[in-house]
Amino acid sequence: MHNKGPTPQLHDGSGLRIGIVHARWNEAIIESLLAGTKAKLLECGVPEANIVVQSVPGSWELPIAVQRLYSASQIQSSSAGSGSTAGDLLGSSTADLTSLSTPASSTGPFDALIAIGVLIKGETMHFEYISESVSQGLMRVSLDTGVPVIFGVLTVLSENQARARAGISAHGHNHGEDWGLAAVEMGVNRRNWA
Ligand code: DLZ
Repeated sequence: MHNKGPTPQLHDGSGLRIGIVHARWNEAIIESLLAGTKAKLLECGVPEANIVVQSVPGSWELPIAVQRLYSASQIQSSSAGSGSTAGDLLGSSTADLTSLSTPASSTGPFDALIAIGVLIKGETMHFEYISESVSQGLMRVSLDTGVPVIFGVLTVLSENQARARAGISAHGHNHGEDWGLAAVEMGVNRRNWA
C-alpha cells in the first residue's frame, strides 16, 4: 500500500545538475529505484548529461560518498578545465546497473544529491546501527554543505516490503520517482534561496 505522500509537483529541472550515489546491496531493488529516480529527473527536464550516477558497496558508505562527490564538484567549478570530473572520484556502477549509470559528462556544482540504498532488517542489530548512522550522516552532509540531500534509503523489515516500495510487486509504488521529484523541487528551491 502506498502511504499518502505530497502531491507530485513537476518543477523545471532543465538548468539543474543532480548527483546520485547508490549502494549495491539488494541490487534488483536498487535498480528499480534508480530507474524510477532517473525517469522523473528526465521528465522534469534535467539533461541526462547533468545526472551523475555513482555506486558504493553498501548503504553505510553513502554519507562519505555523497560528501566526496559534492566536494569534488565544488573543486571542479573553482578550477574549471582540470580534465577530471566529479564522477571520476568514485567507482562506477556494477555491470548489471551499467545501463542506469551515466558518465559524468558535465561539470559544475550539484544542485541536489540523492542517496539510494536498501537496508533490510536481519537477525542482528546491524540494521539498527546502519540505519541510524546513515540517516544522521546524510542529514549532516546536507546541513554542512547547504545542498539538499534526498533520503532515498529504504529501511524495511522484509524484502517484500522493499520490493513493494520499489514498484516491483503488484500494487507497489516506486519511491525512486518521489526522490527524483524531490531532488528537482529542492534543487530549484536552493537556487531561489541563494
Ligand atoms: C553488511 C550489510 C548488511 C548485513 N546488510 C546490508 C543491507 O541490507 N543493505 C546495505 O545497503 N548494506 C548492507 N550491508 C553492507 C554495509 O552497508 C557496508 O557496506 C559494509 O558493512 C562495509 O562497510
